[in-house]
Formats: sequence, structure tokens, C-alpha cells
Amino acid sequence: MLVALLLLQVARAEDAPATSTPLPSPGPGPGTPAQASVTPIRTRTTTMELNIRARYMGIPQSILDAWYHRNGGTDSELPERPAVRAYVSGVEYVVASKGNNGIFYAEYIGVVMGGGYWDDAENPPDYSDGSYLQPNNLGMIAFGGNYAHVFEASPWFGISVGGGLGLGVLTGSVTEWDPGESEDVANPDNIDAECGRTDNAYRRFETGCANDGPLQGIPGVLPIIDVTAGLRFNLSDRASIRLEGGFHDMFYGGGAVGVMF
Ligand SMILES: [Ca+2]
Ligand SMILES: [Ca+2]
Repeated sequence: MLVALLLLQVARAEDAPATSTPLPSPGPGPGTPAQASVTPIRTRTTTMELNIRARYMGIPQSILDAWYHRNGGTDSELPERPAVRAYVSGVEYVVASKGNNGIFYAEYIGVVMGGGYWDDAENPPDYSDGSYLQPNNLGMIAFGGNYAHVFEASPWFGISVGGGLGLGVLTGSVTEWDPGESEDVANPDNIDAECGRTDNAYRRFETGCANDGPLQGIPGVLPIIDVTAGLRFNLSDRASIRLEGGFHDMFYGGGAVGVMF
């Protein structure tokens, strides 16, 4: 919707006679000195952009398989491991000169992940020692900078390749249900150790046992690493659209749109 409005605005600006461009002279009138015609040339070497960005991110299940059992299946009481997805919305300030782009951003990353059973993959496998995890408004407020080089194929289209670094500050929390233990093992991890004394964490969650508090060991600040490639459209040096994909701590696809000045 916003993109459509922006395009409409650009189209209008194209249609309207630009006030900064001299109108074609009807020719020298009586008593009017002749004016030399001015050929508009592109003199700006540095442009700036204010953009909004949106992304959809995820971690492929095949990568998570390296650390966590996938669960599920007909012979398992355990439901399938949750999918890790996130959306990003934010703002960008871009300085561009001769194809070199500095992209500075601030954004919110909202993790879209349901509660579920997370069980570490070990050999031989033990499916009973995982935790049930329930995210609560889990996300990050992130900011950082990227460098991108735009290879211009034409004045209005180019291919953008780049990377960068940022920092994300964790928001929200994750509530944990820890597994029960066998009868002869002490169980200090469980706030109500008698509830589901020997059950796995998923069963204890389903039974309605009290949770065992927030998951410990999540870092409060995370580095953000970017590797990005995309297409960049320049709408008459008035607006730009970038469609891109890559890695932003998760794999993502998305875009940015905004005004140039
Ligand atoms: Ca395990
Ligand atoms: Ca326990």
C-alpha cells in the first residue's frame, strides 16, 4: 500500500512541471533579452535516502536439526519442534556516492514462534531431557550499519551487494518448563518438583505444572551480521526501492522504500 502511494506521488511529480526547471521559452519578445538555453545535467554525486524497511526472516529446520531433535511423527508423543520465524520493521538513512552506499538502520525484530518442546540432539539420543519453551513478546531492538555497492545497469536499475554489522538488544523473555527426573534423582530445577515428578517437560507443561521460571543463559545483547544481495530501483532520483535477500542473523527476504534527496 505504502509503495503504491509512493509510486503515485513520484508519478505525479513526473507529470507536474518541475518548478526548478526553466520552462521552454516562447522566444525573445519585444524588448526582452534572449536567454541562453540551459541543459539540465546530473551534477549531484552524493545522494541521501530516508527509507522504511520490512523483512521476513527464518532459520531453516534443516539447520536447527544439527542441535535439536525435530520430534513429531506417529510414534512420538512429542509435537514437532516449533519453526523459528521473525519479521523486521525499521527505518534507514542511506548515503550514496558513485555506487558506494552506507546504510544505517534502526529496527524492531519480532520473533514469531509458538511455544514448543526443544530437545538437544545427542548420541545416543535422549528425547526426555528437553525443555518446553514459551516465548513472551520475544524480539530485539537492533541498529547497525551496512556497506553496499550498487552496480548500475542503467540510471534507474542496479544490483546491490554488501554486508555489515549491528547490535541487537533482546526484548521479552522465554518461560521454561524443565523436565522431571527419575525417582532417585534430586530435582532442584523444578519449582514444583512433585508435579509430573518423572515426566518430560512437554508432559509437565500439558499437565499444567507451574513453569520453572525464565530461561536462563539468553544473551541480552547479540551481534548482528549482514550479508545481502538485491535489486535497486532509482525513480528519477526522487525515490528508491530495494528488494533484497540474504542473512541478518537469520535468512531473510524483504525490501526498503523511501525518498531520495
Ligand atoms: Ca536430548
Ligand atoms: Ca528437572
